[in-house]
Amino acid sequence: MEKRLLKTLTQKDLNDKSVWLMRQAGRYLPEYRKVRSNFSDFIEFCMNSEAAAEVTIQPLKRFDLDAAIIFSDILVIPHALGIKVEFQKDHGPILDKVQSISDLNAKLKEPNRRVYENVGRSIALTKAEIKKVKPNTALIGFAGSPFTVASYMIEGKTSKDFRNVLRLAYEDTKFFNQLIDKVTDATIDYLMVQIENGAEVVKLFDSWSGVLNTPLFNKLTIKPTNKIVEAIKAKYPDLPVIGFARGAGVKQKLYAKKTKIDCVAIDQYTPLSWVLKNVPAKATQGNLDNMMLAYSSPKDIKKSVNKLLDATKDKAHIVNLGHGVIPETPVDNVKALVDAVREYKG
Ligand code: 1CP
Repeated sequence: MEKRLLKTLTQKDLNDKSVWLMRQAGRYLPEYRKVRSNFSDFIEFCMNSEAAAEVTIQPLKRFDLDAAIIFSDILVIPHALGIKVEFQKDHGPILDKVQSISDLNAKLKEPNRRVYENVGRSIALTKAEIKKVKPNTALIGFAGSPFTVASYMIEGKTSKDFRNVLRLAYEDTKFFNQLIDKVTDATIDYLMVQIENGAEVVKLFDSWSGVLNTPLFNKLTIKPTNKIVEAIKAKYPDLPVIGFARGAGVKQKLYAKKTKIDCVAIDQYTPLSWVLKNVPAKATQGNLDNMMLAYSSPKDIKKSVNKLLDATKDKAHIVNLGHGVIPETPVDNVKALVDAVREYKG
């Protein structure tokens, strides 16, 4: 039997809804925090295939989910390119900054394929385990989109106002293009390794694309995303690609059309009715508010899910949040969301 998520993505079944959640493996789960506490270094945790496979499976044991997303991070790409990446407690990521062509030449190395292979191995181990414990669950591989990854590399941390990133996008286009090209090529190789090891779907996270105006969005989000989609489709024409251009608003119409991505994952800011009418993708995903999930009652969560399911009747829509599960989210609220999808009667 074909997996439910794959049936949604290929429009084979529009009403047997699939559900998974961004950051479903994460700090809101006590069993995740336990494994996490064994590693002082977050990248080392991502590179440990046994631990990564274990935490990827954890949410499947608690909830009736249709997909698992491999446990890793978008900053694995800068790490593979030789950039120092550290996660300081409660401060997010800290990277060695890359802000000029001379930085590119001095700091970026040939991609370390061992990094890709470690994640590939996490995927292979997870896939084997899924086959045993939850055979109808699809396994999703992922990477950050080049612009979002580049923004961390330039700023050396989570950017507040993207001033340096946007300054360099205008001031030093040669540097910016080279950085985006290097990250794009590495991302293609990295995703290929994930697919070769068993990822059945891949997702690109462009978490910061919302800071780009239309010409920059075309150049820095759409163009590299399309290059990645074309490279994947040339080798794996039937492998579904999900794209998440957070904060892109009405530009998601252009994004779907020009990147030729199969499924557009939407944030919680864009009205769903607008997306369903205007975004030309085979499928859509998301839109439930992650803050609603954290801070409202199971009863109200069920109401929000029912509303989403009413609105997406006869549409290929994957139930998910508009951004990741936050650490403060009660486990029971996540269960209420997933159960509401299963209990929905239409
Ligand atoms: O110590 C911890 O446990 C830190 C929390 C954490 C987790 C659980 C980080 C640090 N990364 C991850 C795993 C992760 N990251 C996954 C797999 C798990 C799952 O989804 O179930 C995925 C898909 C990501 C992707 C990711 N990392 C994104 C894109 C999605 C998004 O949230 O917008 C981004 C922007 C990152 C960077 C990142 N990783 C971690 C932190 C604290 C940050 C910075 C976030 C920021 O800048 O606000």
